[in-house]
Amino acid sequence: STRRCVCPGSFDPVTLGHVDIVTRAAALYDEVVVAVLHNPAKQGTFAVPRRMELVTASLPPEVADRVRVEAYAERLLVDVCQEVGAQAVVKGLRGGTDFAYELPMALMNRHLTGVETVFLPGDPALEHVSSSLVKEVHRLGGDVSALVPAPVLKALRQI
Ligand code: COD
Repeated sequence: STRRCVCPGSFDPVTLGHVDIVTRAAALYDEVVVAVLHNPAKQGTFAVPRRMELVTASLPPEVADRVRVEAYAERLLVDVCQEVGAQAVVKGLRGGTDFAYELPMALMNRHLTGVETVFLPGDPALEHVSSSLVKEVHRLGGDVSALVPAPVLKALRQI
């Protein structure tokens, strides 16, 4: 049977940190569902369809045919996993602080449905990369060109 995982996040916008984790997840599973989870009450920087477009445009061609991008408003991650038939959630860890934040969520998700969370060590070269820092640095005139995919750099310049 098909081994499937979910890579969840806000992806507002996708960074090279996200792309690294999704690409590595595609090496471990037959199919990857990138789940753009969002709260309709919170606007975010990019509209959800734009976030999805930017993820799709940023995937390496060798994994693109096995990665599906979906959006979910106000849904439990575990319900998304059941709906798409995923055995695991795959997440990247940027050092100890990410782990402290992720551990209770991983345990809660396993409590709810038994779904496992697989943690991949983030690329140390991208440890400082988050969507929020990228947006702030870019807004204030800093160079983020080495931290985001080319389509995202273009999108940031259009804000
Ligand atoms: N290096 C490695 N990994 C990275 C990097 C990087 N530089 N940057 C991002 N990542 C990975 C991490 O695994 C991270 O978790 C993921 O990408 C997503 O990052 P963001 O910033 O886009 O997403 P978040 O942190 O805002 O997403 C939080 C979720 C939406 C996953 C979470 O809130 C959730 O599961 N919500 C659904 C509702 C729910 O089920 N709630 C109960 C949870 S127990």
